[in-house]
Amino acid sequence: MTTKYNLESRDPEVYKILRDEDKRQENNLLMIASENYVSKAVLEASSSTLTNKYAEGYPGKRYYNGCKHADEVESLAIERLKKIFGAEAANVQPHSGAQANMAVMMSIVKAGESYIGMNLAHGGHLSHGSPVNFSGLYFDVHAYGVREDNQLIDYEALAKLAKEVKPKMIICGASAYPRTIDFNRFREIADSVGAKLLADIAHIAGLVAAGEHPSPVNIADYVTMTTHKTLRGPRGGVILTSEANEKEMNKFMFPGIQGGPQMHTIAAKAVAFGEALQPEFKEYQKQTVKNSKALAEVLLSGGLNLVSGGTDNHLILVDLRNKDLTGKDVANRLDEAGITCNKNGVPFDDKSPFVTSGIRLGSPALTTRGLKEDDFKKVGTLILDIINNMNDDSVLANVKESVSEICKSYPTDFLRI
Ligand code: DSN
Repeated sequence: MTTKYNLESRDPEVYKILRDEDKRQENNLLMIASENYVSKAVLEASSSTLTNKYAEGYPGKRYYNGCKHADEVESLAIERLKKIFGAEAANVQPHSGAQANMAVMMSIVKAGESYIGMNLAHGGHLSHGSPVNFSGLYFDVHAYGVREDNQLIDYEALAKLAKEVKPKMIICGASAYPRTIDFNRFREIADSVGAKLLADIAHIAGLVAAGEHPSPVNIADYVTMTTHKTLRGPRGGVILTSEANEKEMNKFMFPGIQGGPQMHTIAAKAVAFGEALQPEFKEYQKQTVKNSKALAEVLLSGGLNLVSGGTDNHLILVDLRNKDLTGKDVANRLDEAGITCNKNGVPFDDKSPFVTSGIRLGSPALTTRGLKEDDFKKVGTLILDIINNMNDDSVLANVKESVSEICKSYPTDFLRI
């Protein structure tokens, strides 16, 4: 292309919004457990001319001409992804994790049939059977959750439920579960009733890739994930499965539930997968878990209750009920101080999802920025300062100042192309 438009002069309004967002990501401590910072290389691929290309179909079997480079990049993404996870087959076209789940679900469960997923209110995901989502609207969904005493997944209750329901499929995986998931146990339960097993590892994908969490690949029938959380790629989803299921997977993804794949995003996925194959990626995931544990230690010793008593992964769920505070108020106050997290329901919460009794904190983005255990301990004390002094503006001002110092020590210049 010979014509180069400069966004700043072409559309100053959008340019300003984007630069303001850069600044927000630079001047705040991003602790939303599902977010991360991608590399310049991923950003560059994301904004490539492949955004112009239609490529319905799969490499070598397209419905459009001009797909030579689309084929090359999609094949590369598939090969890299298979290598990362040791999988036989992969599909890199899902626009999101929910789309990946939809394609798998459609291939296993027909409308009106039953499956079992994890209760959203206990840490599951919207697309695992919530009644307000497609996954709950068209199927007979039953839910398992965590035990009230230790807030760990209640495998016994799930096994019993599976015997009663005889589901076509069981989904494991969560978006707010701080502990290790026992994929073998899920497999046993699924096998005991002849159900297929779908493992959605969106949150822990990077940890799994680096061996920091056990892998469900070659245990579950299908593994889905998003590419933008711990895996540190562009926004999107992918599916892994066996060679035996490959045809079904591909058929339900396209033409089943999607049309043209977003080839610029697939190029960015390929870049991110290349990064995940580097030795530094393993170090990054190790540090992500160490940082999360360091933060949990400080919060616990400061008197906060953590769901399940701590963490094994990249996230922490704080139960604020003993502080008589809501997740909404605490998340808003932390945001004012420059610490961005999200309000989150805790198991057996009596508050609505818009208010909640908890906050969810994650270590992936700040670990990418370079923070280590001592920095996370410092961040933990700042979070405690806010929670213990919710109405004190001088505490807020001091925390803001400390946040700003940390942000300056760990710049985000890798964000800009
Ligand atoms: N909503 C995402 C999260 O924040 O965990 C999962 O899709």
